Amino acid sequence: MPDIPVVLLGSGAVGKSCIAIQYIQGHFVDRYDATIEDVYRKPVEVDNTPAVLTIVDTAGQDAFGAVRDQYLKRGQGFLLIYSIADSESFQNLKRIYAQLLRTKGDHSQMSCIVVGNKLDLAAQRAVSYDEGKMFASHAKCPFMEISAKNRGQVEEAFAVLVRSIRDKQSATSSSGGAGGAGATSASTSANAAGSGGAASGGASGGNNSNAANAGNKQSSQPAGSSAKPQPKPQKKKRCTML
Ligand SMILES: Nc1nc2c(ncn2[C@@H]2O[C@H](COP(=O)(O)OP(=O)(O)OP(=O)(O)O)[C@@H](O)[C@H]2O)c(=O)[nH]1
Ligand SMILES: [Mg+2]
Repeated sequence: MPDIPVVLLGSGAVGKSCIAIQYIQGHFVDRYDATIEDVYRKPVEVDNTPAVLTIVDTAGQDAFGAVRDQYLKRGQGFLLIYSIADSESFQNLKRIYAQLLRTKGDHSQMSCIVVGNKLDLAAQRAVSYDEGKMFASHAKCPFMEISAKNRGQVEEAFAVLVRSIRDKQSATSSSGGAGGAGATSASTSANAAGSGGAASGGASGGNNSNAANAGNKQSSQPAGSSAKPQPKPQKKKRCTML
């Protein structure tokens, strides 16, 4: 079964860990516990085809930015995540994407999805849907606005990414390995704008039995679910499973 390395990228507190935990364990974590690194393995079935995702939840905080390069090299699929309620996180994501592109060389070496998280905080929206969509077009990848509170949307985001990876793999193999920039085919138009707008998607694996135990995380400081929790809590390293 193919093992697909997927990396979650984005600034601190945009919701990377909540997205990972929602996807893997099916619940939403309200507290903010800054990540250093968490790694999970999750067997999934997308469009009736099984795969195993190795999901790397990275540190969004600047202090750990130096190690980002290694994730970028290893990853095949990338969730590029910002918070729709935090314009700085959107600007940071553009820089992270530029770093990704530099590391990979060109689009043929990677598949991405741009994810605007915290859609439930629409009243505090600081990044418009169109801005997110425009950036995704520039990055030649699909775009979704989601809320980590909503498992269906989270599953759909991963399913869209897996489809995009597969599309790119078949494009690469049929073109003799040259690949094609932005070969994301039909899956590029995923759009979950509007709460509850996401379909349930093809990513199954809804049970938690094979998931790494993300629920064992210990919180350092409860920060609620505000758009940009402050202050930053202590950081702990967790390499959960591999
Ligand atoms: N309202 C709302 N809050 C969210 C959402 N996703 C995450 N949060 C909250 O935002 C805070 C930060 O979430 P994390 O998942 O820890 O953020 P992160 O991107 O992993 O942060 P780092 O590990 O520092 O990089 C937490 O308090 C979460 O509960 C969401 O979709 N909606
Ligand atoms: Mg985190």
